[in-house]
Amino acid sequence: SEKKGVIDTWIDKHRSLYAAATRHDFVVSIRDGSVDLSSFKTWLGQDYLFVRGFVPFVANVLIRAGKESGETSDMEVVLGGLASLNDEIEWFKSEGSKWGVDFSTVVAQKANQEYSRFLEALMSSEVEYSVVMTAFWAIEAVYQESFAHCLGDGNKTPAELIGACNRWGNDGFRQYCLSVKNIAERCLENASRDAFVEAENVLVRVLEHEVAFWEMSRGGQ
Ligand code: HMH
Repeated sequence: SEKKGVIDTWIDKHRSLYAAATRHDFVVSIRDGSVDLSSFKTWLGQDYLFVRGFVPFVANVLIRAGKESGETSDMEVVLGGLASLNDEIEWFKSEGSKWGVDFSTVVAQKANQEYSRFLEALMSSEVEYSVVMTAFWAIEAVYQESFAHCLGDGNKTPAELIGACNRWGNDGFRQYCLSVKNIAERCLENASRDAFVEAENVLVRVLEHEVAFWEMSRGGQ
């Protein structure tokens, strides 16, 4: 709807990495119906652990949105994200029992641990708000783009995976991601040169972590 911002410019610049993160074989296999259910279960268990670590990250973004942003609406957008994470954890639990995945025995794999460490580093007060907001947008947007693809025209997504795809692929989540993107864009317009450079770097790192995260599903355990 608006003019092309810096985030879209960065996405264009890193187009193949962005495609690797949003059109991974695992995601494509959900869409074409060939998905291996043991891969799905692996993803489910690992993502449950990821989300548990993502909650404190988003809580940190919320605190910064209250303190550091000039706009009162920033906090409301992030609060909406935090609220949906509450539903998400409940959804994971019911999905875990549906698929027979016992989360209490799931161990975080290396890619998951590395992603968590990256999120923890972003929670440092040294990292500027514009950088954190860019990372936050990228983390949410990869899931939105990926799962929306599984719901797009001509999909053969198995009926039992539609719920998972709807969780991130629905239009409300798409709108929410656009709101986060607009916040990040506004912050980047006023960011220091260093923060601007760091934000692009962090965006690339998120995409790399997301690719590595999808890759874990290949292990199938
Ligand atoms: C790995 N990235 C990963 N898991 C998630 N649940 C999200 C992003 C949410 O957007």
